[in-house]
Amino acid sequence: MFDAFAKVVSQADARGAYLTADQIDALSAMVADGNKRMDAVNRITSSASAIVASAARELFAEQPQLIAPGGNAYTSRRMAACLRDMEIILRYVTYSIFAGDASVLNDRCLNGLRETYAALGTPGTSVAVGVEKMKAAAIAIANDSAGITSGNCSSLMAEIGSYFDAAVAAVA
Ligand code: PEB
Repeated sequence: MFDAFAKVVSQADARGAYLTADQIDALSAMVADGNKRMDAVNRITSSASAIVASAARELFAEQPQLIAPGGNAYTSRRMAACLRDMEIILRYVTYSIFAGDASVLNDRCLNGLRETYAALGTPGTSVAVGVEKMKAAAIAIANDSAGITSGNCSSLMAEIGSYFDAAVAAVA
């Protein structure tokens, strides 16, 4: 598991090289913008259950077969497993935003997830739709300019989006 700093150090060490000026500049910019990152993590974390609930509601509205008898989220046990899975994915996304690196998400959550869903008979494409909806909800909350010092958060929002995209690609 890497954060953005450890990742750069590891890559430099693999080449036996010193850190480059570009690498130092990129990490320096990340530190300078650190408050935006912490605010985004804080906002998404404190709204996590609302993000999961709204994404799940939209998913089941679009794909009602999931909650109909015989569906993959039918029975409260499967519904609970489904909401829990969405929550797990969102939690690892918040770790990656905090760390500025996708490795924690990839290594501890997404690795093997496609095979797990295939073995369970759970439709990965439906999980992917749920993750897309969490992405929209999370970015709307993190990028809300109300009640916060205004600034340019476009690259941070793109980075946040990329972690959700990785989760979508891992299960779709
Ligand atoms: C992944 N999900 C399920 C299981 C596992 C995971 C390992 C089997 C064990 C169990 O039931 O608890 N666990 C989960 C995860 C990590 C982990 C992400 C990462 C570290 O350790 N059903 C739907 C939707 C979707 C869904 C499409 C969006 O209709 C999910 C939610 N996951 C779902 C369901 C089950 C499950 C298990 C319904 C139960 C399947 C079953 O028992 O029939």
